[in-house]
Amino acid sequence: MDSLFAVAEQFKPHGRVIEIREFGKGNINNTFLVTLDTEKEKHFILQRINTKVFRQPELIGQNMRACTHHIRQRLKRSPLGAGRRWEVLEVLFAQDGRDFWLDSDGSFWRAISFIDGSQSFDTIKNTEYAREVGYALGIFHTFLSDLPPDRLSDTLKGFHITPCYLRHYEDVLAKYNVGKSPEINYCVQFIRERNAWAHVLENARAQGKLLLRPIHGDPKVSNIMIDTATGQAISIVDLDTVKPGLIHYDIGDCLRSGCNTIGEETEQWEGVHFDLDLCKAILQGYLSMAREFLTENDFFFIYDSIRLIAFELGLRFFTDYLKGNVYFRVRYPEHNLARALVQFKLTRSIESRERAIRKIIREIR
Ligand code: GN1
Ligand code: MG
Repeated sequence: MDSLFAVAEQFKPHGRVIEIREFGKGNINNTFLVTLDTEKEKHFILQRINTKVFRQPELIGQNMRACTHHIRQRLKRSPLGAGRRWEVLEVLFAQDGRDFWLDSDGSFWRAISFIDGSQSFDTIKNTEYAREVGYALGIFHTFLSDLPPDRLSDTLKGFHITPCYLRHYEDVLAKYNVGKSPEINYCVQFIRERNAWAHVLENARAQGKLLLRPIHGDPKVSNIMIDTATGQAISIVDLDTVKPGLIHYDIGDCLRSGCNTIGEETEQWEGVHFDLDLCKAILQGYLSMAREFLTENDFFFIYDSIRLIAFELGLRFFTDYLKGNVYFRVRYPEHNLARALVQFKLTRSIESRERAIRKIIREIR
């Protein structure tokens, strides 16, 4: 494999590469922060794309450019109010002018700008921050609401289509020698009890109640960048999963991530719960931007989307655990099982608060 420095040299816009370190906690791709010896634009992000997951990685770059170009145009036409800024990621080009670089053993690399003076966190500590997280997703959806979804390629077939994950899970159960433990039994039972309901969003789509739109695909809290000086959300990163989908996948994902105050990586899964104050604040922030383009049906399915995406992520983690951890990177063999238990506990908490969540949605719409 080429050295990281050699790869970074391919993309550096100027200056000399002086440091490269691992960055973030991505479960799929490898991400690095590159530091240059320059005063301005001192950093950029370098990533090795996991091509077992993203089979056509060139398409990710195309989607990213289509979406960032569109957002830039929108921002030019209708800038945000005074005192608000929004940063759009830039794709960096390699020396040969392409937006990716294949190293000597075929690894797929790409680079993106880094937003100076910003940071992100894994969990939300207060409602001001929660509002900002919702606002960021609202900006993203609003700015893309007039981009026809067929301008984007389907870079990850079946992504967030819960019935596909269920079918895959059933196959794995049938083919693999699944061990027995109280945790495994709990998960199997948990999934079985929700099997029929888990088609809810795809049924709504088939009935024409929900329409495909451009989505982010992974708007978890850690992908929303906060201005270190002002505390305001200024960007949403990790645009690998931008593609056509239901905005409900995003709404559900943002809330399952934002309202779990101890985070998806906790080992204290018994302590996981869904926080209603944060839920309200995220939705308020979201609706402050997105209200204008949401339909009656869109509102109707918000509750199900929250419950479903938590459940779906648990199902995805559990299936991967049963398969021997081939999709999500793990630090220990039971890691994906622990992650699944967190999401299932969160799902239960969402279910037990259904009335309160629906009330919040009614009151703030
Ligand atoms: C994966 O790799 P990362 O952390 O950006 C996954 C998301 C999950 C997330 C859970 C392509 O995202 O769907 O919600 O882990 N991405 C893909 O942390 O499967
Ligand atoms: Mg991601």
